[in-house]
Amino acid sequence: MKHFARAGFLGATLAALTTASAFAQTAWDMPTPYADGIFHTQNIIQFADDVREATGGSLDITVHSANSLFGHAEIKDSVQDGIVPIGEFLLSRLANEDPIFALDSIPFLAASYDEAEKLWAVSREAVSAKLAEDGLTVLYAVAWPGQSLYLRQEVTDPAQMQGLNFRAYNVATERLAALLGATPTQVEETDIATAFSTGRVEAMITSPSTGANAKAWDFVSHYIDTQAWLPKNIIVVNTDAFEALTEEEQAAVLEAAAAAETRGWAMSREETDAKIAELEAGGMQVSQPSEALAAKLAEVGETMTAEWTEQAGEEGQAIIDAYRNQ
Ligand code: PCA
Repeated sequence: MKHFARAGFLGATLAALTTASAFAQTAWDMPTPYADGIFHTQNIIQFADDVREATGGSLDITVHSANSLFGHAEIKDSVQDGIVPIGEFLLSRLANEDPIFALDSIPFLAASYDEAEKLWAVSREAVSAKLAEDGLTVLYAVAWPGQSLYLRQEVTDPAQMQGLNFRAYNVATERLAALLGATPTQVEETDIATAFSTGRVEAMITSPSTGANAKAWDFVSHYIDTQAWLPKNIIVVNTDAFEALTEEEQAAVLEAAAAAETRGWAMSREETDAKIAELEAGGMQVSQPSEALAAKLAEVGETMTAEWTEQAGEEGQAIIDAYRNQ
């Protein structure tokens, strides 16, 4: 015992000496919108651990998940304004700033992982260039699993969606709801269960990850597996803050980001089926869309693709062409 106590004392003394030495430490706070149980958050925590390890602790990122430091709507501006150096948000939340940010939220334009990866490959440069204008450097982006419908009854005829209070999480889901004749209401992911239980919303489209995390079976009975698009979360750093790091630290951040991108997409792919199984185990009816519903959703997708191309002009058309010709 005595021996261990001494070792502990020595360890503590060394730690104190290290802290008191010229060892420079940069502490970064990182706001993120989603809960700890969501794979994106787990991936970010791993990213922060990797950076800490690769820099020998000189860059220490603290993750503040689930809107606990800033609400989702403020995260981008808080990084841009340098209030925090790094953050995560849903890329398509920026649709009002530029249509390029909404490309990944168009139904059935890119509805599988392979397509979503291609779409990111052809749009990454344009997204990064736009964010660079705001003083932001893109570190990585990871897709959510495909977006599917959550309802309180079996829906085979799209007309059954008319008038439903429909949860939206960006401009595209608002537009989708409107095109289905439903009434959209913006609700943050962290508020889903409350919004359903208080009757603000009664239907939604989101991933099995978000559905399972919210225990959707407590407030909806039917999951229709449309997997209509795979929206992305993006991790950005304030460019000035990044450039203030040592070269070694910058390299460590970029390396950890590249690893997080690969790992995140793999996590996303892997959990799609597992989370659908969780919804089923919770008691939800899982089904494929009826022909009529699939046709309606395809039509909505075409309308939204046309609207997007119109808004995004030549640059947008060039990206869509590159995507389709790949
Ligand atoms: N979950 C987030 C965004 C997309 C998703 O699958 C949400 O529902 O808010």
